[in-house]
Amino acid sequence: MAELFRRLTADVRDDAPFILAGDRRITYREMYALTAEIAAALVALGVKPGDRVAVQIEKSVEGLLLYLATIRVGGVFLPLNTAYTGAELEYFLQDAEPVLFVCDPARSDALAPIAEKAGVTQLETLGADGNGSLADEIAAAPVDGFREVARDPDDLAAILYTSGTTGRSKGAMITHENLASNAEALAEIWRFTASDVLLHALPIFHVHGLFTATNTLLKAGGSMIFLPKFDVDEVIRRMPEATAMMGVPTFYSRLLGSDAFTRELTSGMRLFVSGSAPLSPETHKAFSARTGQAILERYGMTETSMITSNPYDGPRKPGTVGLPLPDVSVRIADPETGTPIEDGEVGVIEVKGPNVFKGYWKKPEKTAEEFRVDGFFITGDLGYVDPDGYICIAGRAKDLVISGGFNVYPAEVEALIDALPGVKESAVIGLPHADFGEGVTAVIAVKPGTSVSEDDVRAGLSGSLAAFKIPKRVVTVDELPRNTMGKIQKAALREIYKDLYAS
Ligand code: MLC
Ligand code: AMP
Repeated sequence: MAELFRRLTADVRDDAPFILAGDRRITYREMYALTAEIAAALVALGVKPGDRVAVQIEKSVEGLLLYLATIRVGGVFLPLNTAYTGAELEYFLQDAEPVLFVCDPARSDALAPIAEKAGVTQLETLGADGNGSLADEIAAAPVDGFREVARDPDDLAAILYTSGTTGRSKGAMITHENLASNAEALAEIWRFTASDVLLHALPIFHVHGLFTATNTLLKAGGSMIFLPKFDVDEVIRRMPEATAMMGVPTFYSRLLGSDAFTRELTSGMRLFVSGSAPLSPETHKAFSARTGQAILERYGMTETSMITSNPYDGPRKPGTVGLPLPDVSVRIADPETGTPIEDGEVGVIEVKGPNVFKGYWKKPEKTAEEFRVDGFFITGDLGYVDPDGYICIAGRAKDLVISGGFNVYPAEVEALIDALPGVKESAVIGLPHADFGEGVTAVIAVKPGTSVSEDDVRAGLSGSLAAFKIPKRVVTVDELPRNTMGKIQKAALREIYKDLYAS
């Protein structure tokens, strides 16, 4: 059996409920049967161990089962944000060379030529309602068309694309061991059991919703209320049935914005986890004041899954991301040399352990750049250790904006803005934003004698860039501030415009 599937399901009870979605209740026994059916279709479609299966589909039960089925056939699951445009997808498909691409039925006409251009020969569709050509393949696949495939701990289970400072995405190669070890550690330290009911409102195309939430819950044999997306009213409506939730900080600030979110509503909840972006101490404190419960903040990355977590028992300190997970080593190092530095001083966060990915797909030189010779991975996040040994994140060495838990790489957005008519140059920065944490913002200088409006920039980017990457505001200046080396001073811009979203 594939290592990850074997370890995630080692202790589950067959008759226990796994997924609760709408009026559907899928037990673990049914999950085995359904994933075996999907696996038979994948085999019939020619998916062999090590082959990539790329998917860009709306969140659905079938989509989640497709992930597990891909793991069972030994495939490498490659989920893609539903907001990505055709232009963005083309690169991923070309680079990853999947044998199969599954997309939403509504987008298949538009994406078929893109997939073809990228050399992907098989395109199937799967809609949020579970229908589509893949469903037909599943119905037609032979009943005994799937036999368990053995996969080793070091084999790839997934590739997730994530960008470096260059703005060009790299595929993080994630192994069975990476995911299994992280799920085992999290289920234990967060005390997940078969009695847990996880309120699942995250997308399942990123680490948080797909691995941190799903794998941990699965490892414990619990059940999850599987919602299509985060909708405050729906989350509040279902909360009395749940015991735990995981979310990005925007989930918690939006919940606090509703009067229906009360202490009584949360009385059956034992755990709220936050991550993917910094949870402000204000939100942390307001949440405790409203509910009497402290949000548990943890820290992770696509390349590493979860790295640190505040304790389940013991203080969950606002503004900190807690302590390293069992078996995970974290050090704070000098960004230039990698030499560990004193507790309390700010340096780059580096990590080593069974959670750390194998490298970037087809990019050995990029992989080499991001690891120290002794095997520590350089996260690009800046942090320090407080007197209690808790890690605090103090900023980012990498140029990255995190908006509502989605990463936006300024270099990618700037390159497209700079190519727009009339634009001389641009700087994309993140500014404090009450809802998204950081609001993607462009500061532009235009060529003499031209004028470029906010709408021109936004319209010029749509179609090329996923909507969440498009600047919420565009500010025009005469000149971008530069230091003596000629480098644009983004810190100065962030200071000047820090109140742009204040109203
Ligand atoms: C949606 N929009 C966003 C946005 N999400 N804009 C900026 N930032 C975001 N995060 C835009 C849409 O493009 C659209 O724009 C408008 O907002 C309304 O879209 P929507 O779909 O109705 O938005 P909404 O449902 O409100 O989504 C907000 C959200 C969602 C916070 C619920 O973004 C979300 O679920 N975020 C979770 C991200 C996540 O899972 N991250 C984990 C990464 S893993 P327009 O212009 O079309 O109107 C990771 C590792 C780790 O980082 O440690 O976990
Ligand atoms: P991604 O590449 O999408 O996996 O995003 C990972 C990045 O999200 C990390 O490198 C951090 O910068 C950020 N991140 C994740 N969790 C937290 C957290 N709790 N606090 C601050 N930043 C976080």
